Amino acid sequence: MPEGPALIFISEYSDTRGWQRQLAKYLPEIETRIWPDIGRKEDIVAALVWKHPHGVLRQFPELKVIVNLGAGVNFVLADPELPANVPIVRLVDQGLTRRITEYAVLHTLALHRRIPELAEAQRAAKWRYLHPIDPVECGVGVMGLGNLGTSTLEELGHFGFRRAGWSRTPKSLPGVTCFHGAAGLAPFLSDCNILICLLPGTPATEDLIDGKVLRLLPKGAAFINLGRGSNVVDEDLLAALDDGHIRHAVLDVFRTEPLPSEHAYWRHPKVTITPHNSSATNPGTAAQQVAENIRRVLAGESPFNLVNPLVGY
Ligand code: OXD
Repeated sequence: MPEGPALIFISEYSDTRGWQRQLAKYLPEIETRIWPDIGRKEDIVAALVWKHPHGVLRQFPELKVIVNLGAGVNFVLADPELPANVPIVRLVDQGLTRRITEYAVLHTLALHRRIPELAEAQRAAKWRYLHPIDPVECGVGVMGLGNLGTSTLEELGHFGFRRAGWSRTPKSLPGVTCFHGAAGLAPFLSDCNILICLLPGTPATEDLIDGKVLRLLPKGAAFINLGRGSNVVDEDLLAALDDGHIRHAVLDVFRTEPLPSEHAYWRHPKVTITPHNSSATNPGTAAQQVAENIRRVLAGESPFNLVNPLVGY
């Protein structure tokens, strides 16, 4: 293997060959190595990771930057042996944002038009007329107003829903009623007929959506989780589904992934499960940004989209 600066690509799911092709295009001066073929450890100046095995990043003495290949950085930060003082950057990828937005809109519309109830009626060969409701009668709320939450709310605006957003710190978005902090939670939830969680996985958001929060939603509300499984207390969500307070949940993220086959969500009639595939980073749209960030770090400049490990995003 030739010597020279190299990056190591460590990912459980990503399109490895696609990344290799795109990085060769945008970062031809740096060789891409694919885990576990690391070659000379001293050559590695950048690591591109998604759900990497903990402890492995410590072995690269020249590592200058860790690039997280997804939107949420909790999997990286969960590594107790992260090398100290190596900046972590996250992706803000147009392709990923579009896919998440598409998923959020798809399921919001399906819930608004009562597709899960109609599908259940069809399975029972039952003609169950459910009158379509005007979107203006339906409040949709998004928790987490970063790029993904903002894009989702913008897109939902085209359908005429009443829109609200909740975030840790104050935000303002055109046409959206924004709430923030602990004090803003109850008023935000009170008008969410459909709640979409796009929160990061941080200590502050762990178990945030518990029975108390779910019961602040109007009775019969629906829930979509695109944030992290750790945002939700599963037992409380199951109880709220069982007693009808929540009419349906669409879940793409889970505390344990893959979701264990014995988990109650799998067979719950009011739960739709997707395997954390609401979105994925697309090398075609993200590689240029990754290459630029690596170049900046190697030139001693500060990178874009730097993660603050203390807040967790
Ligand atoms: C995520 C992702 O962070 O899929 O969940 O990018």
